[in-house]
Amino acid sequence: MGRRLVISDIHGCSKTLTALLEKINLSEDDTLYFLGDYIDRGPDSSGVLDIIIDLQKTYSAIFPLMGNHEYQMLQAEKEYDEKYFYFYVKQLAKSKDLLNKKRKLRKTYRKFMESLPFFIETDDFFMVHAGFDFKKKKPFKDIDGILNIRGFKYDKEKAKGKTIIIGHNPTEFHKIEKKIKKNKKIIYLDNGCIYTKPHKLYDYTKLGKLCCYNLDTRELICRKNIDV
Ligand SMILES: [Mn+2]
Repeated sequence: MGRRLVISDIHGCSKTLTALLEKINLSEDDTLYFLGDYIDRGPDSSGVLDIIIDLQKTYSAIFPLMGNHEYQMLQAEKEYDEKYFYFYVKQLAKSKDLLNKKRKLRKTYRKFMESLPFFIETDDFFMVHAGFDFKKKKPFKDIDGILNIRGFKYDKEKAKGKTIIIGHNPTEFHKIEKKIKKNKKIIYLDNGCIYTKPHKLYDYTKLGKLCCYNLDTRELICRKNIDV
């Protein structure tokens, strides 16, 4: 039996992802989930997508999920006019490298992003980018909650007692460890790898690692950001 591993928000940090993957030393038996937010903010969105697309070609059990940034990118191309879409991608998302010469998303990337599921359920876990709004009638159909919710409450009945693994919320490292140690039903995995400098909302000294969680041994393998 291989390992079951989960990696959260990468945000364009391709070198850090490569370094983490070296540390993980993936084998053919392993299953690897990604919790979304591969793109934007960091220097190399296309590089991160290339790595994951390549992993999917090499290994049989690579499961990337949708993040709010991928969803927003796809929506932006559909809804914005050409000029504003370019402004959005270049200035706001900082992911110009996802575009072709015609300033459209490169086909490989659009196809990849369109293929992403909103969550994955196993016998004992849910993997999802942000979480589930259990106050809603159909939390598993509520895309806004799945991609954007913060601080949701666990619902044992609706979650069928399964542990929910999420990203999306930059979480201080000791708090990630604490929830794992306490065997919490919601495990936060995002250590805000992109936040390596003073920030108005976050204490960057407790962030800045890209983490990989082993669902069975409950160990974390992390790599300090080397991109920004
Ligand atoms: Mn997010």
